[in-house]
Amino acid sequence: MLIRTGTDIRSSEVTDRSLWLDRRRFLALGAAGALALSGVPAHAASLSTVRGKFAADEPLTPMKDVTTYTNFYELGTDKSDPAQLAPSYFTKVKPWSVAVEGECAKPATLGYEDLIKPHQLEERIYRMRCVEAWSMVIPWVGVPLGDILRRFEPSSKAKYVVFTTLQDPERLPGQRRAILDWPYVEALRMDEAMHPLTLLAVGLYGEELLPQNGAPIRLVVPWKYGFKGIKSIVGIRFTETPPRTAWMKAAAREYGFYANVNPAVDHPRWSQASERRIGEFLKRKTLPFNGYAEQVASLYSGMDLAVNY
Ligand SMILES: Nc1nc2c(c(=O)[nH]1)N[C@H]1C(S)=C(S)[C@@H](COP(=O)(O)O)O[C@H]1N2
Ligand SMILES: [Mo]
Repeated sequence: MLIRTGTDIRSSEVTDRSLWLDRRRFLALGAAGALALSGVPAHAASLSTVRGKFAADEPLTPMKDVTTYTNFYELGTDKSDPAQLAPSYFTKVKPWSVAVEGECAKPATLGYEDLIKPHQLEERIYRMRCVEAWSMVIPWVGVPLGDILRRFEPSSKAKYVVFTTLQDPERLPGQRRAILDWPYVEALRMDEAMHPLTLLAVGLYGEELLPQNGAPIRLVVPWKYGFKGIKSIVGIRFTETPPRTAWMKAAAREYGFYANVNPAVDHPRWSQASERRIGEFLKRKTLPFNGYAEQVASLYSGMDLAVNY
């Protein structure tokens, strides 16, 4: 039972969360047929998970908002576009493979199963904050990225990890227009990638990711702005030097490499001091490192975060 005091719980949140908890109990029975009986549309397969670390104790953003209010420019630039276009275009996400290359002893191209199956899936409830000053609380399902990366034995030259999204204008029609320099590229410093909070997500709300949320594999870095969370990853490369990410190429002054959530450093065109939690009316204060300072601030000690934004 979620107990809160002093705040108004919207009924939609309560409904959404309790439905989800009921459903999890149902799935915990382990019956494959449970899904069919539960009346939940079988649009995505359910996943078996264990409760992971760092669970934010805040009301979850309803699944409907998480899956329909999205940024995925390969499927349109309006928040509602990806959910609307995905069912016509981005339907096939399996088979899927990821090429892992660069500064490592064991480069390999692995299918989704070989990449993910050796690991126990965890549920991680994270606060997420978009650079556009809206936020959500999302129950992700995934594997700590570090556990996966270690299997490829990165060398001492591996200082960064670079991720690439699928390039396929048939399935991702937004790539037919030069909105960004496709494919979308994002990167983390090695210590950020290996941090236990960093997740390679394959699902949310106990189900496989829907295409609009970056199926079948996407990055989740809860102390950074949402654009670091690259979707539908097909490439992972260990490098000695930092790459220019897709957003740095588009507007380096607005979107830095670090992109740590920082209420003290405004975006050139708007304040970052507060945010709108999707589903809430009043704005709330944005927290340094999105509330994860205790876990990650030490990664940046000695750095001027106004310069390294
Ligand atoms: N390939 C790709 N990944 C992307 C984006 C994108 O446009 N293309 N948008 C980013 C931004 S700005 C945000 S806020 C998050 C949104 O993730 P969500 O829709 O699952 O909440 O995805 C990020 N990952
Ligand atoms: Mo974002």
